[in-house]
Amino acid sequence: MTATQSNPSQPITLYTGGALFGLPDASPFCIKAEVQLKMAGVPYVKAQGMPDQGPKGQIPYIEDDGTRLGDSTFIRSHIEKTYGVDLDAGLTPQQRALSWTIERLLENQLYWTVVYSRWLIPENFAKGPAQFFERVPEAMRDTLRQQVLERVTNNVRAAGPGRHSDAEIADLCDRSLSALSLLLGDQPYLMGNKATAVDATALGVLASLLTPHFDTEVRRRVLKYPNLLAYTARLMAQFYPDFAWAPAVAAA
Ligand SMILES: N[C@@H](CCC(=O)N[C@@H](CS)C(=O)NCC(=O)O)C(=O)O
Repeated sequence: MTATQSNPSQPITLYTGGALFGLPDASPFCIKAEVQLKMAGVPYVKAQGMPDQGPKGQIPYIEDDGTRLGDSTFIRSHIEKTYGVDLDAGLTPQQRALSWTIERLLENQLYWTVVYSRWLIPENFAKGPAQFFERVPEAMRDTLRQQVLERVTNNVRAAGPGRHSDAEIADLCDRSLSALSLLLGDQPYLMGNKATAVDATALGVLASLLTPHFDTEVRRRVLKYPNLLAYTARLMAQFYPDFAWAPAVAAA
């Protein structure tokens, strides 16, 4: 089957956060979904998403043939099923299992460090997420900003990092980064010579940790792994050739 098998009258619309913070998208999950669409070769257009308009209350979400669907993993399943593609084609069952495991590490651990770094480090919050509220009418801006900050703080605490010190968070991440670096080795992609789905997830999270827009201890830890830096730059050049990815090392 080919990517055109379903042949809907309209291309998929991918709703994302938009380019921000030195990244092609503020959200690692939006980068993942977009790169997986590119890998699948399925035509799409992008639009500004709002979490409360997505079926899961989050971005990314897509609209395909009149239906809205949320969550990057379900978006991937939908694309694979509807358009007859397998983003992990050629992988053995063990490699597919490993891909899933790596993806959990990226999404369930490292991603929360991205959230911690942006929201719970006050200088980063000021030049990062605080800006989201500039569009809110002034009378309610501070209250809303505070409410959302409290909600995110609770989420980061529930997810883990919010209970630890900066140094402890960086040490825990470093163990995962070291594992990723070892698994990647000198291969071009995590699963070998061909880009597969997990590379989209890795690009979203690694680029989010590496953007020089935010100064964090975890960012400095990623900079210690030359193969992870080269890998992120390689994926960025392949999937976002027009995006000026600031070389992470230059800003170290
Ligand atoms: N499991 C979801 C996670 C998506 C997610 O966490 N999106 C964040 C932005 S990075 C969001 O929309 N947060 C708003 C909220 O949770 O209220 C996926 O894979 O798409």
